[in-house]
Amino acid sequence: MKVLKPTITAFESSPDCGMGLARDMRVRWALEEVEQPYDVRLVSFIEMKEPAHLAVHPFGQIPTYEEGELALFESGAIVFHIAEHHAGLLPVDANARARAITWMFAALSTVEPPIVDRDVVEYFEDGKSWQAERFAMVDERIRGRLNQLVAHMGNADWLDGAFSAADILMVHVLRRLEGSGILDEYPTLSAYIARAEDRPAYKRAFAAQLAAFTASHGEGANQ
Ligand code: GTB
Repeated sequence: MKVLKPTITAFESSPDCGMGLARDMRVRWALEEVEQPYDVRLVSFIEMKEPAHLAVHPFGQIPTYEEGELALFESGAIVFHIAEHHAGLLPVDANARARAITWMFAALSTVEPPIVDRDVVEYFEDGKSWQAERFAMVDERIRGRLNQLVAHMGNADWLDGAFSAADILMVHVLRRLEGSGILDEYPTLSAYIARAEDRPAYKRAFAAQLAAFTASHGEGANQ
């Protein structure tokens, strides 16, 4: 299927210093998996809240995706769009496809929320009297979800049969726990992430977002 070359947006200066944790990484990765060339428009935190960007993203965030007349926001919707318009990221069999889409939703609406909540506790509730208690509660919620995910996956390579768009979203969601120490308790999930990171498409996407960061901050800025 012919797709016009899309343009995505990403942080001009990612707070993760090019570690690929911001959500443009999922979109880049999906585009790399299907070998679809793309352009990137880097936006500052100020530009994200200005009318031109708000016209594409009502919440003033990244990533966005523009392809001809089409403008999308929400990383999950963008990855789904890419998977629908290229072969390789969703199974052809109708039931397997429906299950893969289910896992896309599961990654974003069941697994991601407590993981994002952990960052809220870490960065926005720093110094509050309740921070330690909140950390303990949120970490237990995260462990609950990870235990369930491990029970589902066992030693399988991917979430449901072949690698799919759902694995892109799930792996990226899980990566946000890096540095928390929690993933060390889950060797099969760590192996799942490592398997995904070993994919050539992942490596290209990671290198591209890191290059964007070093271009604006200079070599060694992320060390
Ligand atoms: N639900 C939306 C989606 O999936 O696309 C959420 C989009 C979103 O949260 N975007 C963030 C953003 O634009 C960047 S990804 N934030 C700026 C703002 O809201 O003003 C979240 C993110 C940011 C930084 C790191 N990091 O530094 O590690 C990780 C993840």
